[in-house]
Amino acid sequence: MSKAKSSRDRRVFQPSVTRVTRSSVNLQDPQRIKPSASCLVNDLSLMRVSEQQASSTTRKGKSAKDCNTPQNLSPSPKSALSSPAGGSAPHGALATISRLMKLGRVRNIVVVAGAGISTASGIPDFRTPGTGLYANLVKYDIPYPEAIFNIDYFSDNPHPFFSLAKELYPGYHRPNYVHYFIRMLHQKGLLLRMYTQNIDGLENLCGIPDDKLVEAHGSFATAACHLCYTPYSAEEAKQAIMNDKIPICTFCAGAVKPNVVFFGEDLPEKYFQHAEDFPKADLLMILGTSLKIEPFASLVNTVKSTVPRLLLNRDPVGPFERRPLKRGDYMELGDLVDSVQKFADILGWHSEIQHLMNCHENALFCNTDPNSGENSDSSETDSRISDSSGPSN
Ligand code: CNA
Repeated sequence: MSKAKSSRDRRVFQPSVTRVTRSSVNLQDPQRIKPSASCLVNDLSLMRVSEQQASSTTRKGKSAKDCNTPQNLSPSPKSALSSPAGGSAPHGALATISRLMKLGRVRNIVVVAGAGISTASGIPDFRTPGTGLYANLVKYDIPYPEAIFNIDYFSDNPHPFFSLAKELYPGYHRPNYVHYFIRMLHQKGLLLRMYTQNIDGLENLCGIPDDKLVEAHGSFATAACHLCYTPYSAEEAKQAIMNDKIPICTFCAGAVKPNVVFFGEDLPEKYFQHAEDFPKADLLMILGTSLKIEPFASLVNTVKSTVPRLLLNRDPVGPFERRPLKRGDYMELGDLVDSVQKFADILGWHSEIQHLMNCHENALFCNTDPNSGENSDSSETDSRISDSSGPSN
C-alpha cells in the first residue's frame, strides 16, 4: 500500500488536517473555513428549516428500464419554486437538502462514512451498545478495545486482529441500500468523492468506482509485512488467516497483515485528496459514524462554512451534538436505511435504486460483470449540464 508520511495515531490531537494521524479522540468542531460568498446561504435562509421529519412521502421514483441507464438530476422548477417557508411541501432536513439538489445547487457531494452504513449488511460497528465490536471483545481476549487495531499490540500478538479479520473479510457480506444510494449519487454525476473509514470493501463491491472512493483506513485488497512493508499476496494472506495461521514475511519473518490502517500507522496516499476535495464540496453527507477517530473526524470541519452538512445517523455526533445546530447543519436521526430510503423517496430515486441494487446483486450472484454497459462518464457529463433539461422525478 502506498504510504503517506502521516500516521494514524490514537492519542495525538491534531491542530489541523495538515498533521494527519489517526486518533480515537476527536476535535470539537474547530472553526470551519472562513465563509465565502455563496448563494447557498441565501437559498438556505429562504427555506424552512425544521426539526420535524419529512412528512410521509409517496414512493414515486421513476422505474429505470435499465440498471445502467443514467438518470439526470435536473432542477425541478415546479417543486423547487413551490416550496417556500410554510408551504405544503415536505419539510425537515431531508426535504431541505433535496430541494437544494433539485434546484441544481448541489453538484459536488462529498460523502463521509463509517461502520454504521454496513450494519444493515450484518457487519457490527464499533460502538453501538450491545451489538458493536467493542461490546463483544471478550472473545478476542484483549486488554482494551482499541488494542485490536493497535500496531504495537499486533506486533506482539496478531491473533486477536486475525480473529476479527475473519469476520470482516470481504466476500461474506453484501452491500445494502445505503451503499447503492451512494452509487446512485455517482450515477447522477453528483458524487465528488466518498471518504470511508470502512474496511469491508462494500463500497467497491456495489460499484462505486475506485476514483470516487477513498478508503481512508485501508482495505483487505492488499497485504504487506507490518514490519518491513514488503508486499505479500492478499489472497495468500487471506487463506492463512482463514485457516488460523499467521502469514509470515519472506523477507524479515514479521507477521503479514492486510493493509488495514491501524492506530499509529500511515494513512493511504489517497487520503490526502481531501485537501482538494473538501473545499470544492457543495454538500457534505456524513453517514453512520461516531466521528471519534482522528484525523477522519476533523475532515467534516474542513468544508466551507456556507456548505450544508447533512448527518444521517442513529444519534448526534461530533459538531451535530451542539444545540442549537449550527446554521447549515442538518440531521436525520434513526436507522440509516430508513433515513436513506426516505431521502431517496423525496428525491424520487427509490425505485431506481432498488432496480440498480437488484440488477447489480443478481449480476454479482451470477458472477457476471455487474458494471458491463455502464457509462458512468457520460452520466456524469449529462447531469452536470442538465440545467435546462426536464426533471428526473
Ligand atoms: P463507530 O464508532 O462504531 O460508529 C458507528 C456509528 O454509526 C454510531 O454512531 C452508530 O450509532 C451509528 N450506526 C450504526 N448502525 C446504524 C444504523 N443502522 N443506523 C444509523 N446509525 C447507525 O464506527 P466509526 O465508523 O465511526 O469508527 C471508525 C472505525 C470503525 C474505523 O476505523 C473502521 O475501520 C472501523 N470499523 C469498520 C467496520 C466496517 O468496515 N464495516 C466495522 C467495524 C468497525
